[in-house]
Amino acid sequence: MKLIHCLLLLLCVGLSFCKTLSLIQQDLLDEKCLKEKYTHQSCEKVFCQPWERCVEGSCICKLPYQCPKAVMSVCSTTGKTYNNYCQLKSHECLSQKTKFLTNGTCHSQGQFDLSLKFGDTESEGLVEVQLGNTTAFICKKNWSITEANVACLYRGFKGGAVDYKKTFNFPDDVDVKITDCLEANCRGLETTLAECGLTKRKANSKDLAGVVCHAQETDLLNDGSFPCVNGKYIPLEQTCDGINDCGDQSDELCCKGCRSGGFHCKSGVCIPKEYQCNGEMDCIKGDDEVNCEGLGHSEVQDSEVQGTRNFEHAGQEQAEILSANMDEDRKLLKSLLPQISCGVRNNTHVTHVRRKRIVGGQIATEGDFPWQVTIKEGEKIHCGGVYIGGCWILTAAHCVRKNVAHRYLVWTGVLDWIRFNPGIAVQRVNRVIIHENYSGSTYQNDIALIELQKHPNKATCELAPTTPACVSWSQYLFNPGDKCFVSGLGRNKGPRNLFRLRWGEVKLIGNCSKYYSNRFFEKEMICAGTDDGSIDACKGDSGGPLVCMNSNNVSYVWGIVSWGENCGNPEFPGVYTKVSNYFDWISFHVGRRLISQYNV
Ligand code: 4AZ
Repeated sequence: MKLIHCLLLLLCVGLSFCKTLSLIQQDLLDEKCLKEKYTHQSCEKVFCQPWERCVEGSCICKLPYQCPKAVMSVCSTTGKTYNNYCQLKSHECLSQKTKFLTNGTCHSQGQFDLSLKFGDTESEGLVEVQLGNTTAFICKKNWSITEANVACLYRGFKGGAVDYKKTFNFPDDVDVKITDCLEANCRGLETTLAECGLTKRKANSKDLAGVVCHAQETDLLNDGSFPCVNGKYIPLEQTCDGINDCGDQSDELCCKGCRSGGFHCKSGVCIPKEYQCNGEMDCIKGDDEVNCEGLGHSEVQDSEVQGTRNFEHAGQEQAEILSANMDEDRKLLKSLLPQISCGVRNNTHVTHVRRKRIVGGQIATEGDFPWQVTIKEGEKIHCGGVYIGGCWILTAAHCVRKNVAHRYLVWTGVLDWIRFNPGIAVQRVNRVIIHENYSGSTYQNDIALIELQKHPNKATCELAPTTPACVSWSQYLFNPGDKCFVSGLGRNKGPRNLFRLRWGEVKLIGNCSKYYSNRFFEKEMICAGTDDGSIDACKGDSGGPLVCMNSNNVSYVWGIVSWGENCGNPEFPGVYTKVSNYFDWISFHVGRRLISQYNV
């Protein structure tokens, strides 16, 4: 088999039919990831829209009251004025009965329609829109697969467009004089061209946009085409280029790298290069908005598009804006959504100091790991834990027992067990929730929640100055090779506890089954350590946090210290419970609002 491969490759040189083969060689697509059938609705991979929230990995419609209250009126196709774009889109998302019509309050004669003219079938033709009392064709200028997909989806073609370059001529018996056309400018994922903004331009009949929509399943399976999740096939060369050719983004979500037009998010998603450093986080890890000095694709600031009738001066041409592009409103509304505060230390010390040598590691100072807690049972320092907000501590299942909750005390702010430091507080435990599938023999699902007792006469637990660590909603937030921090009051190889909070920098390790052949369960566990084993979690650190920082220095609890073969042995890295796998389990118990930063 290998030999045939080599021969083919040799044959390839200089031959154009081998283009496809060489693209496969490049291996941009991640096959394992493709099996998950991710789309623009998969919040393991992308952020949901401001009118959606992430539930069990999928973006679902928000209720309108969960949108910001800001008044930036928009008018819908049902003639109703909504307070803002988010509220209208939430109604559309829930009922499919309404769509965006114009910016501002509704006027009486509001209407929108889109039809395809002069094609051989219903699924193709020149794109004609009717907006209010204007009827016009769409311009070829700026017409791309992005706009074409929006037009086809509007017409009910779920796969969007297959061709946006085809030309269509006016039949001989039709005598129309084209003097202008409407230019559309979509981001993609709009449901009507009205949302993209429509600007009237001077034109003649050669300047008009045509489209072929995806009408039925095509069988292009064998010739190097890519199967989109929505059933459409696209050329392999159009995957991983930052452009949403499929219409459901499935061609951009499982990429090991990107072609020239794309920016490669560390989560394996390709986004358009222009989205890099545009002031909006598009990659879930935030890596498109770092190191932006001098790279700013910053947005046009003065888009004062209000109402439905505006004029723009583009060079000599005076163009009339018939409908406003809603992208600025979308971004503004996104910034108005409630944020939770987690994962931010008031101390930048840890990010700057390089590692020295938990096992190895170094002594923590105040504010380094504000989410670190210590669980005591009687006089014994029992385990570590992680504060995740409200009254909730995350720890390992093997650390706690359900029926002795009253015996535990949770200490926060402890740096030194011998010398009392300011900021220490002690809380009683209300209840312990152990994962229902925890196995004491395999350490699978080694995760538990501790609910602290509320203060008497108060509804809160008031753990300040303790800061919660964020909980990851996606398994793609961090990758093997990323540097993370483990912290705890556990042992330093020797037989005794050290009584001081220590921390160390460790690397996430992929393919950990090679160290623990039958004992490592990839979906539920992660490994972390250093090449020489010098830094590791050890006895007493169990239940404590492995936190990783995203590109904006926000800390996520990515692992819970669970087990390992001894401590500090490079052949046996530390094993942690993979917290992202338990996001839904945690949300179910503590409430989604407490832990979801972007998808509430
Ligand atoms: C323990 O016994 C333990 N080196 C925790 C972590 C590791 C080993 C043992 C990882 O609690």
